[in-house]
Amino acid sequence: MEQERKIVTAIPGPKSTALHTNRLKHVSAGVGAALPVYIERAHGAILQDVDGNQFIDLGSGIGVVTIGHTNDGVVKAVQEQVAKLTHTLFTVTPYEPYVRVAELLNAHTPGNFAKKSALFNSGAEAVENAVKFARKFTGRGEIAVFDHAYHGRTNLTMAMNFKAMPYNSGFGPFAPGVHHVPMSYPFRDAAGMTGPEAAARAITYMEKRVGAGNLAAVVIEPIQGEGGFIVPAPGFLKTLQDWCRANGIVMIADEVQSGIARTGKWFASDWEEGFEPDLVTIAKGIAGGMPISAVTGRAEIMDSSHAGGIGGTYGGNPVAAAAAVSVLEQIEAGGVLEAAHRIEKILVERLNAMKAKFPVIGDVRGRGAMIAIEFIENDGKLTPNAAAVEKVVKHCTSNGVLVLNAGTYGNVIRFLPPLAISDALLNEALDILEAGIANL
Ligand code: PLZ
Repeated sequence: MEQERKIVTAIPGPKSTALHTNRLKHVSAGVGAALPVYIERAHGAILQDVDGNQFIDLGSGIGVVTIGHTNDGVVKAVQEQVAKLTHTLFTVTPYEPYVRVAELLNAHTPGNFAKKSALFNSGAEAVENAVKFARKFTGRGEIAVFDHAYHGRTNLTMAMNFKAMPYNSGFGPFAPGVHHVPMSYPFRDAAGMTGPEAAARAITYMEKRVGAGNLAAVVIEPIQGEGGFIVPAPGFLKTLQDWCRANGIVMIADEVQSGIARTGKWFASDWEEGFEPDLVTIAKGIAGGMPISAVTGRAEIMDSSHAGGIGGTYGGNPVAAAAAVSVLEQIEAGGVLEAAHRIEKILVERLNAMKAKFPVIGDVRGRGAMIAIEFIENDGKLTPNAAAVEKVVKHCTSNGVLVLNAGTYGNVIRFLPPLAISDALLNEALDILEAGIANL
């Protein structure tokens, strides 16, 4: 497929519109549609819809096809595996790709200690299981999560989300034992607040409100995803970790969105000096679009459950595991992390130039190929400007560039391009973004 943007119909085109009419008849209204353009095929950084339009993808299906759409290695691994074995259930009769994924994750997650892994299907399922391990290991029940966090759509993970709409509203009551704690949000915290100061604020809350001795786990996204790519101030994660260790609390890094080469290191946790979470949750980018997730971490925690306590019919499915092995081995082979750095350089340079030009951009932040801009009103009070985001996203999509919004206030545009994107394509997409911002 030509790696080029091409708009040949109105967006959405006639075939997409017809499909969408049928969808509205048959698919639950609760399943939203950000852009009702029906995609037929994709490769690299290009999505092709049923009308022949081609979009530059700056979303990667929310950070999933990090390695690129229909990556050659992934396609080959899946095709070979699907013809050999599609299912046994690993806890009944095991197979090799599951073990290989565990071995690779144990080698590349942060922390220089003995590790083990367990595989699941989705990010939410990984988070649920990380909490299970932490509770079993500590014999405690309470957990702490952070403002602006997102962890999933199951009952426990809904309880862990910050934002009621659209994720939680009307779906409660939620799992008990979940405590929400202030996050480090440098753009909106008091000017000059350091990471350790922000951590002290969170720790005070946990000590006073929950009691350190009652906490099984502290769960944190080292860079928040849905929350708008909030990067905590340096020292925040490490200070929390030191406090967790001193109090026998398991520190869980939810790297579902930030992990697997996305930020230019294997995991976003690797960017914080000395930060070695006890458990890491992994999904999305691990398998080039195949559904598989993992919990990886300290062997003694991962071994704390009785046999049969952890599982699920499809977890670590052979085909998805084969895809994961391909992705992980490609990162090991080199070039993938470098691609994230190359993308960061272009994104940060160009977005900062836009920030200097357009006061509607309040902040440019993130790492690697996980960069966002936060939109504000021109009132000197950093008032969130979600209307601007809506207009810019619409401008981009109708011109063949797929971008995603994010943020508690809906006022963030995030960039999660496939790492296979070329400089030329990325610059072309940013030209369109810039025109959309200039139009405001
Ligand atoms: N943890 C940090 O980002 C998924 C949500 C898409 P699942 N984020 C995208 C949507 O609208 O449902 C996510 C995440 C972090 C957990 C999850 C949950 O991962 O694979 O969607 O369950």
